[in-house]
Amino acid sequence: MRAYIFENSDLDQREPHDSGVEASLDDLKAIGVLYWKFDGPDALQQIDALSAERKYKNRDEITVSPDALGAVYEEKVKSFFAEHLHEDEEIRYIVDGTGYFDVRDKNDVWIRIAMGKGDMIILPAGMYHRFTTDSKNYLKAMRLFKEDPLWTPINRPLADDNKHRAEYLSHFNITA
Ligand code: KMT
Ligand code: NI
Repeated sequence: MRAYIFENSDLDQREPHDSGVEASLDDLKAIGVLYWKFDGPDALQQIDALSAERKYKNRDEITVSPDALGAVYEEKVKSFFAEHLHEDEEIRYIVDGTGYFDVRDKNDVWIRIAMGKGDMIILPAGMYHRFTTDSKNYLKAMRLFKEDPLWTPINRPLADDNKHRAEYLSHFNITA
C-alpha cells in the first residue's frame, strides 16, 4: 500500500497520477480510513478475527479484469470510478493484483491509495470515494459485509443530503 495526493490531469484514470506528495496512515485515519496488511500463512485468520470483531458475517470475491468481466469490463471500471458513497462501510481485502482506491481528504482533495495483495482497507460510511484498476487491468478482491449490506453506490452530488453523509462529516469534524 502507498497513499499519495492524486495529481489531476487528462491522463487515463488507470495511470498513477502521482503528485509525489505522500499521505500517511495518520492522514488516512483522520478521515476514517482504516488499513491493515494481512499476508503470510495467518492472513485468513486475521481476516476472520477482524470480521468477528466488526460483525462482518458475509463475504464474496470479485475479479475486476477483462478476462473475468468480458465486454462489460470498461463500463464497470468507469462506473466504479464515479465519485460515490455507501450507507455502510466498504471493506475490501486484496487477494491478488493491484488497483487504486481514491478518497476525499478534509479539503476535498483526492488521496490515491495504491493497493496490492494482502492489503485490507475499510472506508467509512458516508465518505466519498472511487475505485479503478491500474494499467495492469487485474484485481481480485474479497468484499466483506454485515448481514444486510447497504451497498448501493450513491453518486455525488446526489448523496450530499444523505444522513450518513452528515453523520460522517460531523464525526470527523469536516466542514469542507
Ligand atoms: C466500490 O464500491 O467502489 C467497489 O466495490 C469497487 C470495486 S471492489 C474492488
Ligand atoms: Ni464504493
